[in-house]
Amino acid sequence: RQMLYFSLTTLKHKVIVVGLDNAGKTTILYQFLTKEAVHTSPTIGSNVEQITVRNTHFLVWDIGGQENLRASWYSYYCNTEIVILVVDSTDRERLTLTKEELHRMLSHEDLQNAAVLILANKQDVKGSLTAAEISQILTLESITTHSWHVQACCALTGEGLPASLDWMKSRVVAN
Ligand code: G3D
Ligand code: MG
Repeated sequence: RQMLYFSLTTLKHKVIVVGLDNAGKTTILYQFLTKEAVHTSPTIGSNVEQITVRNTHFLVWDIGGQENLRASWYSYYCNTEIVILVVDSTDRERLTLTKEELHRMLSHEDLQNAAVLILANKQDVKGSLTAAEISQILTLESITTHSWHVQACCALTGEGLPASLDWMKSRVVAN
């Protein structure tokens, strides 16, 4: 009884961070970990961190985005509750590629129940695409099978990230 209670209260929600290389995935994860509102625990693995937001625990996997690694994203899908897709809002050329990766990902059966958070990163750079523009290019409105949310952010300052964590928390609480 004691053991059961312990395991239920330490439930961790699996999150994967995906996106093309240079999008800002690692910087965002680092920002999550240094935010005051967030408590950190030592790194569990080379690319896994635990983030706790007011009693909700997330296990966040930072997955590489280089072409050879993208082919193995699916091996991380099982039991994932939230997918964070990090987009470099200055990289117009590769948004079509991101769109393809996103829609391919959502068609995978292991992600059927996952919610998707699209982070329009690098908003500090002049001329970067807005969250609305990115939403349009990625055709987010066509996604009816998954709960999704697009958030503008800047990983360097952390702007937009607390709101992202709030949305993530609302998703896992809703489940
Ligand atoms: P990745 O893990 O997705 O490959 P990184 O991306 O987190 O390593 O970030 C790639 C580069 O983008 C880094 O620059 C990083 O500082 C920069 N970057 C990340 N987020 C932002 C942002 O919001 N604004 C700006 N201006 N730059 C950002 P370097 O020069 O270290 O390669
Ligand atoms: Mg990285």
